[in-house]
Amino acid sequence: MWLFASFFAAIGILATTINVTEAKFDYHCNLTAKGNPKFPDNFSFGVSTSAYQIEGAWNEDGRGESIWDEFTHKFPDMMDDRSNADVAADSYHRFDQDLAALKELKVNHYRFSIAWPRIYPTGDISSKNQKGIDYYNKVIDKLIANGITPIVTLFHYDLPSEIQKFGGFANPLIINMFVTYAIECFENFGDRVKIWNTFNEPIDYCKPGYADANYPPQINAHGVADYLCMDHTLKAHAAAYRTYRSRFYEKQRGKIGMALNSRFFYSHTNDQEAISRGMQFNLGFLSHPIFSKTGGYPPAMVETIHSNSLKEGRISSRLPRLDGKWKEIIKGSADFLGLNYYTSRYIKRASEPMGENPSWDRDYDCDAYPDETWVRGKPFWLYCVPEGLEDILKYIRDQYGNPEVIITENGWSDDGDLEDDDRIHFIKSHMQAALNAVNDGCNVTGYTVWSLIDNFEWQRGYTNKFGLYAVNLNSPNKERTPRKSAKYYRKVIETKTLPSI
Ligand code: PNW
Repeated sequence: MWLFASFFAAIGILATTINVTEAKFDYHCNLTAKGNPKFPDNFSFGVSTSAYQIEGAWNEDGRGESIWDEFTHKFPDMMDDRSNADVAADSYHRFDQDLAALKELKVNHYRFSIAWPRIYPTGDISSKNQKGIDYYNKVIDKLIANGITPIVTLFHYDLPSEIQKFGGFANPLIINMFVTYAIECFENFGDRVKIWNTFNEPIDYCKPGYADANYPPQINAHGVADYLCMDHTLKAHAAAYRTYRSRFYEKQRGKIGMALNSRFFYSHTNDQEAISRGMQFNLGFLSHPIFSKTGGYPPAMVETIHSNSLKEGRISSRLPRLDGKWKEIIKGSADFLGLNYYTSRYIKRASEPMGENPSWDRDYDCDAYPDETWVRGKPFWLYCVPEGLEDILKYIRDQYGNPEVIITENGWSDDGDLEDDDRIHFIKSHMQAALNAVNDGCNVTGYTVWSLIDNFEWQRGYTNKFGLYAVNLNSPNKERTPRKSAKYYRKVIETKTLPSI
């Protein structure tokens, strides 16, 4: 609706004579091409999904309960359409339909996640479930038989409920529990899986789950438990990385990274300090400890949170300290940076205290807001800002010595029309951003659309559609139907260029 409204406002009465679906985006969601119009031969194109969002079969073949099962069952009102992912796209039973779509797209890679509660139903090694292992073996084998590289995420929000009972990511025991689970995955799948993401978007489960009480486990300890969750996630990541390098790398020769989401920031007043603060409090929270030369949490976070904590009368910082040992284990603990990029913001220093006391927002002390001219998708947060992707890639190149970057997610959501020109404009302009960055020396090796198919969009339920393929949720066969964007993406993959629309 919003898009229509802005379109009509922009061109007034001419709207009646123009094909609305074709023109909506042309004037503000594109990016000028710079340099070589072709992606490098070895550039990898793919699509992404996650286990809870597509698999269904939530209580079959021994799978344990995850915190998302528990949350959606107990609190259906927390979802816009009171839905859950008990069935979703039913990929657990219908992987062959997903595979047919992957083959039709001709993707080079498929990024999916493993459900921890399928492998260890209680989260603990004592509950090992061979049927869960068999399922992912089948998926991986079929991908490889079809020349599609699997990129596997070990954790995409679906924590086994039993682990939550003793604190989940607020308990440091999560570090060893995660590493044990990761070893199980390396042992069973590492002969064929060569690209791993440990965690997906830690900020996106630590903040809504441990500070804002919107996601499970619905903890409302803002400014304390969210930082603890991030800290334990980071340590679990680094411990898994070091374990892989010492026990598996010699034989398996794979790469390990983490999928971090971030926006890029702009300033209307050229306030470089505010921009730097925006980057430190978002991407930098976990990228600085891993990829910077110095290691540790970003200086702006360390300083502010320490001084705010003392002012609040505490005896130490709410941001855990990375002491010498952990700092060194974490520094350099990734072979690539997985980047989930969706949108950007303008930023300025806040004129009054932000958020609750204490909180990430209060510590951050910045006001981040969209530009009025940016086109918005269905969710309130998603504006099309392709230049933000080009700029964040250059930021990573310049800040961290040009590490390998795989764009692990990028996508657009709408009401689900099959004629999805908006999505085509969004992915084309963002692939242009990636190509411009490659042409400017950034070590970007892959691009991944979120998502292959429509799926359970967390609190938005099924009201927001992100798929290149529509899923007929009402039909027993859950048919997958290509949208116009799927056909466009296939052309990109075939030609390694960005054909005009
Ligand atoms: C990602 N942002 O979350 C998640 O990895 C997916 O599971 C999810 O379905 C997808 O994006 C779409 O929401 C994000 O505000 C949520 O910039 C919010 C943002 C970015 C990513």
